[in-house]
Amino acid sequence: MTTAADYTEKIPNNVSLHEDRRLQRALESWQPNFLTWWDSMGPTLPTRDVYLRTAINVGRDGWAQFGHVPMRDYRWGIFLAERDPGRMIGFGEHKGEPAWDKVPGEYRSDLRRLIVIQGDTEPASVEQQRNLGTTAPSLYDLRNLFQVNVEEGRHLWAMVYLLQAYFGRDGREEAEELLRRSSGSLESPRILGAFNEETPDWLSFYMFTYFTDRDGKYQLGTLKESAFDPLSRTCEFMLKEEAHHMMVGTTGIDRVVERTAQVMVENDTDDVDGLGVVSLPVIQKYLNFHYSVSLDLFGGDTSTNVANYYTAGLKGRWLEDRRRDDHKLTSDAIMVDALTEDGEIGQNEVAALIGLNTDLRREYIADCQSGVNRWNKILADAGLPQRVALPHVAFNRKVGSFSAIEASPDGEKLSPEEWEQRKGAWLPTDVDKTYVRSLMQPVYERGKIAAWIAPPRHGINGKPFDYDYVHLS
Ligand code: BYC
Repeated sequence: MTTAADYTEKIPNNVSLHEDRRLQRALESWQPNFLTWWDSMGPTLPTRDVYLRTAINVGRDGWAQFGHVPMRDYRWGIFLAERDPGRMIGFGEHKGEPAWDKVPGEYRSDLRRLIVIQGDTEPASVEQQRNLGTTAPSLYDLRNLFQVNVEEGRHLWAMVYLLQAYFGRDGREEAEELLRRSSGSLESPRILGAFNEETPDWLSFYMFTYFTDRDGKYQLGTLKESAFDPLSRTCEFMLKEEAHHMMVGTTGIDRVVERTAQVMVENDTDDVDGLGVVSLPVIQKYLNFHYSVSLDLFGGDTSTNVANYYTAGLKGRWLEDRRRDDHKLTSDAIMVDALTEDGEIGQNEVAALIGLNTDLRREYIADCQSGVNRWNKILADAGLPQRVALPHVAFNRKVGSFSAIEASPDGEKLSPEEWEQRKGAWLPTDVDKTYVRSLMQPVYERGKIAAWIAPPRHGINGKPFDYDYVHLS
């Protein structure tokens, strides 16, 4: 096993692909289909080249290189984190046994399902973001969008590698299906709800990369714990790339809030809608939407699927090795969100194993709160009293116990009629969306930025903000 990528191969990889001719041929025959998908469903803005980071290595000397590349020639490759030959399974009924290099027959369909669901989200997000290039607020932002897009493409490769290498014919069929489903399609939509929503403007893009990519961080974190070692190592490597996506979301929202706060202070008004920036209430509505659809991505509050995955060793908990318990959880309990007998918002005690989606969702919620604290600090530093907040966990849910009811962002249960009357105050309305879209005029001049967002504090890889990050064609 080498750690440096072999770039002389058609498919860069650090998995010694040339030693497995069958797999190499299978991946090489999938490659043109991937490129056809990229051409028809990937970014629509024509570009000559983009200053991109390309994954090259897993060693200590750095794992990526930067340079201007035509996006279609991006070296999508297969990278797994380095193998730890003594790795032991850290949880579930196989705890303490050696990690698996192959898929045990009895877990084949569950593992395939997890890998397919993960794989399905990656191309979906590229599809959702494909038109954003036409309205980028700066070349810096445009470059970040494309970086996220090519890396989501690489994450699809990562899952397709696992499917083709370990799941035989079914895996090859699933790999084709990943290119066949498409975001928002009526006939063959993407699997999870949030990945069929639109990402029509840049405020949505930052919210998506903050809230929805963050679900990716947590799900990958649990799959990194997997007893199936190739999955674990794949996810570990993906998490490196994911950190940049988190940065794009966090600092993107920072910069929107910062610019809005500046205009509020300069004009001494809360009512900034006509002043070329997004008002705080509209920012809050976008936040409410993206947060609530991302909470749904964690599945039901209780789930026998997740209990089985954990017991089998397929999917662990966030930072499993830092948990101070027996890592089997057969006699533990957890309080999960639930409706009470009379249908009110409440909690219920269940076996810890079936509450594991809740455990992960709570880790995620705590992390989301850290963004809210940052944005509120920006408002406080500007001398403003307004604050943003995460809505209640029962707000706008389509999956889990609270999908049966309607609730306000404060967690007050509402009748369906009240919800219909009031939801426009909490979720983006057509008027809000039209206004936000009206701000989305592209700025492609070096060093310039749209008026609705503040410039970033730092450029990419030590380059200044006014660097020529993208050459348009
Ligand atoms: N929409 O037993 P339950 C990322 C289905 S994001 C529609 O509670 P479970 C990324 C569910 O499939 C991370 N359907 O579910 C981010 C099940 O169906 P069946 C993606 C949903 O299995 C940005 C039924 O409802 N990775 O990487 O405990 C950009 C009962 O559900 C939804 C993963 O998610 C939904 N939201 O948990 C790019 C990791 N939720 O079996 C990339 C892999 C549930 O009755 N997936 N259903 O037909 C999993 O770990 C789990 O499958 C889930 C669901 C957490 C998704």
